[in-house]
Amino acid sequence: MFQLTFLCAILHMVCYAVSNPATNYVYSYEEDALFRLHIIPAVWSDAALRCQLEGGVLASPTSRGMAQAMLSTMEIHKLATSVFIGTTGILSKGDFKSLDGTDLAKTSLEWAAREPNNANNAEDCLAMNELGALEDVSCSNLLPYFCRKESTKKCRVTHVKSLCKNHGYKWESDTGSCYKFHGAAKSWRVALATCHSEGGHLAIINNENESKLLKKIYKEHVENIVVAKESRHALIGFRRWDDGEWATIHGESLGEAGFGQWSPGEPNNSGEEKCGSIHDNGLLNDAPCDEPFAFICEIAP
Ligand code: MAN
Ligand code: CA
Repeated sequence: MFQLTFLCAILHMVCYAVSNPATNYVYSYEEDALFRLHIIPAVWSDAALRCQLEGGVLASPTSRGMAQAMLSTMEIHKLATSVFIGTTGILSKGDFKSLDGTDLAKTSLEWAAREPNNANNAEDCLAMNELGALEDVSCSNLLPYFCRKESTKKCRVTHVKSLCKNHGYKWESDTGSCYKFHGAAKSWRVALATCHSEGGHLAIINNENESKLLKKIYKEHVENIVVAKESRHALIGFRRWDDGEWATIHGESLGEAGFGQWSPGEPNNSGEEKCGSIHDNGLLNDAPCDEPFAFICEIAP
């Protein structure tokens, strides 16, 4: 029975995220990967094999953020022990490399006190302790471990859709993103922070389709605009940076982003206008950064 269940679990490698909690793989948006904590301890080689059977790899923290995520999962499960990580020095003593090739030095993790000590000349495996510090341990220790699986576009979309729902964004299959029109006017900087706090960013126009869609969204909400300096445009995610170039908040030029069509007569730098907005005709405008305007946020997978 167990074997059958296990086989089914392997065959259903679609999106383990929230859709199938029985498999215990949890989606991490930051890492864009799936993680599973195995509480039942195993020797290092069995841990690595088990992860492989699940279509993944014995996880190694590749960043401070990922180590933090692993530590909080350990805390939730009240694990006050070390966990094996995929990094090993088996092939070359003292030269630790992770199963996925990541160099340990890049993780910026620290060694625990008096580690690595290669006790009894028999410590070729690595573990992360409950404080997030590294230690070399014997590969025949029995320790819990994490497996990591690559995510799929489907997982990301599933996650983004639930994020959108929680923050009142509307999914648009035309562009594969979701959007929220904020009628309560804010300055560009505060608008930027507001979108960010919802897990999104000020909307970025990547093609003509998206410009038309934002124009439509604008029309649907224009009545809800309050305390704006004027309501003919809404702030979006581009601006003129210190080098004088217009670029998106992701650092692409408008051309690279895929849409750079200014509204007739714009940019006119009326007064001083270094921030980006979209006119009610769907085209770009330069707007003052410190005046309050409506704005549009986007969450993209
Ligand atoms: C009008 C135009 C724009 C300008 C805005 C500022 O819409 O003059 O060029 O950016 O006002 O609110
Ligand atoms: Ca302008």
